[in-house]
Amino acid sequence: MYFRAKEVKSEDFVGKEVSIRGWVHRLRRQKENAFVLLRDDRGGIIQCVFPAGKAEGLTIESSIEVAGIVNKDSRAPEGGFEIKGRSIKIFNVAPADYPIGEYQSDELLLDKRHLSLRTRRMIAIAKIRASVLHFGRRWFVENGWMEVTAPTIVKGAVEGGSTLFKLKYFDEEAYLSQSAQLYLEAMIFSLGPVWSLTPSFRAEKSRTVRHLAEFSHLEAEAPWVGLDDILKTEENLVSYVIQSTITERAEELEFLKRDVSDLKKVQPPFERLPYGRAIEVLRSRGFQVVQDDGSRRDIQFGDDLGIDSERELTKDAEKPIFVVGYPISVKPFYVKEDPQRPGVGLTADMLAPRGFGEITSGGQREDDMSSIINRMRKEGLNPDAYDWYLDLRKYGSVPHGGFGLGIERLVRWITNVEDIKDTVLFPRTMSRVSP
Ligand code: AMO
Repeated sequence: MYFRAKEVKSEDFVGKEVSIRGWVHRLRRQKENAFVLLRDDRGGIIQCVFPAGKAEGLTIESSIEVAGIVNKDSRAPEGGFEIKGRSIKIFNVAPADYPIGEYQSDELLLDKRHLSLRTRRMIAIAKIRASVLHFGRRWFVENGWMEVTAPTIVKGAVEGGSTLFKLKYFDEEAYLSQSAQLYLEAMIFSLGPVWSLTPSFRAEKSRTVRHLAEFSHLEAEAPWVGLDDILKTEENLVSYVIQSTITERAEELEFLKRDVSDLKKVQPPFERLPYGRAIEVLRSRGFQVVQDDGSRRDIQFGDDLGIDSERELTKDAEKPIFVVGYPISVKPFYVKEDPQRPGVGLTADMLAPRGFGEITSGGQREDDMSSIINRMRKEGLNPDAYDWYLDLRKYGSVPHGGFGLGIERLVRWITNVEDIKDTVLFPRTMSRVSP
């Protein structure tokens, strides 16, 4: 039987013989003894001490199996327990040129991500991400939502043509999906409230710390709901995921030096800030936008909110803020227009506090056939390309709504890492498609 480091670092194991497998994380040789910091396959670390002769030939990242007696010694790093090694079996001796050391450029760490994901920082982030996915799934299951899977090879744009990845699909042209939304909309008629976790693809031409070309998209859709129901779902889900994750991953968050006191405050309800009010706040602070020709002007009603305005609006916030009721002119064709306020969409974005920016977008969908066709035409889309989607408005259309949440955006906020590329093990961006 093999143990992991975490299990044997306990009073119960002191004096017991254990076997443990892993990799040489650090190695220090003295005249008499060799000190090996062994990293197990879940990133747990324990010191193993050998008579110097037994550790000969070992190198960083060599894979080993150690048998020995658990010993308590306050000098032992990583928690005051160590293994007095009795035997060591070497699976593979890694060449001495292991490229990941203590100080490396971010670019090198990304070029060697297949190896740098063995670093403690990446292990901690990966564990936090796993908890976010786990608790997200659990929330949906416990609240009666059904998990579904939508295709990722599609024929139509959801979020605008500029970020579509085209691909040759046998003799046709197809695209990588930007969002499962349209498919989830089809599913609510027979499956009720549904959710999915699929990759979404965006040919983002800009290099930012918030955009990936491929991201994990958590999406949900339900029949007979309005904007307010959707926002409640979002705030409940996000609060649950955050509270559960910071409890389960306290150790990893501490390793990342993430002060979780503000995350503890993330409980429903979140503020609803009307879009018009958001513009007033920004104008009162002299906020300007950069126009296409590079000149600047005051932000005005009708402008979309970019990261700078999101940052300004949330810099002092402790909890996320929903910006509600964007003009339909800055939102896609499927957003329902408020019947009481022409031009205003029944839609909202959730902005994470302290400038982390948008993490969800959602709202009520346009359920009227002629309105949605008009909106498609205004956006320059050909309604014929959406024939199956329009059938949903034809056969038993109902008020409905949903949202999409970017997992990496949420993990970036929870972990407080600067670059979204570090929230995913193998990031895809404009300049990076390998490893
Ligand atoms: P939207 O395009 O706003 O809306 O995407 C929803 C959420 O997905 C995340 N996201 C991204 N994350 C990383 N890199 C990207 N390039 C990226 N683009 C988006 C963000 C964003 O809030 N179908 C609609 C949502 C809906 O109304 O249901 C949609 O996809 O967290």
